[in-house]
Amino acid sequence: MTAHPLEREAKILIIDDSPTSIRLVSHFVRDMGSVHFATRGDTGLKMAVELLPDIILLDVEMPGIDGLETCSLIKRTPELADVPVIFITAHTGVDHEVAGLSAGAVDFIPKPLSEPIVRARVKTHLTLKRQGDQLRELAMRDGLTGIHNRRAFDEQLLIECRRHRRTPGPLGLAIVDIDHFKPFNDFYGHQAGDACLRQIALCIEESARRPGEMAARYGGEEFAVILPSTEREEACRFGEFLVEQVRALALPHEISSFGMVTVSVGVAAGKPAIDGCNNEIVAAADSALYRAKAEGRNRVVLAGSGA
Ligand code: GH3
Ligand code: MG
Repeated sequence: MTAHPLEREAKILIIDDSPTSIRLVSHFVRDMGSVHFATRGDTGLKMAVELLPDIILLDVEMPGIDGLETCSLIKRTPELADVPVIFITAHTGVDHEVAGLSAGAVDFIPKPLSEPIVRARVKTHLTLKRQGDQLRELAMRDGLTGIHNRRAFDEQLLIECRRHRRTPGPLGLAIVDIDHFKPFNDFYGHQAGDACLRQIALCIEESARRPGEMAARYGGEEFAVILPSTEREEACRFGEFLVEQVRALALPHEISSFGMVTVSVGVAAGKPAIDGCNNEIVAAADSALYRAKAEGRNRVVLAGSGA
């Protein structure tokens, strides 16, 4: 099993053109996480994008792209913007520090290097990074069900829309709504309603297992699943699978004609347009969901199919 992202070992990236300096810093922080290194700004940046480190220790003076420019590039790369960068430098005058802070660094470690100072600074910033990650993660989770929330969904959908404009294959989306949930709440009580929402949420999350798929609570008793690189027919099969999985839970619902809790699903898939694709695909899946409700519930409807 892979470790939870917040419990895993920290990843430390050292970017420095001097192998001696890399060896020394690696030795100082050897028990604080896994240590990776690069000897140039451009390769360091490339490595950072792949590695997604928790901290970057960056030498200021390097041939080619220097530390200041490397730091600016790191901060302008969306997936690295939250990674703390500490400069390692022999120049700690006001001007140098201001330039470093303006480039996005959080701290400086002066040369010649001292083990206790390196360890203390790295420890502080690793702790702050972990706390920031925890807060970011919490802000993306729905309090009741624990699955991703609407904010996480909106962000991810935007990312996937941009990505699908560059890559072949359509983007799929499923919107899931619990059938007759108001009468369920009225009959069984709000707490039972909450418990039902949790079970359905987990069921949907567990059904979205392929890499890149994301399940989220979209609204009250509505959920959404992002289906990267998914053709229309495949998206439709996923919707059928969800309807089946929820039926298989066999949660009693006396007020429903089905006798159990069921869901209706609207699915859409298509190549994102240049702008506003996120609105377009949501609107298409939403109107398919509306049809699924109108046609009797407990079913899936594919946008753009049939009448
Ligand atoms: P349909 O089959 O057409 O979807 O009908 P419905 O009754 O499911 O839909 P409606 O929109 O009329 O009712 C949705 C209900 O979901 C009403 C609301 O009280 C309930 N609901 C929304 N959020 C929560 C929640 O967090 N907990 C509980 N227990 N109920 C919730
Ligand atoms: Mg409903």
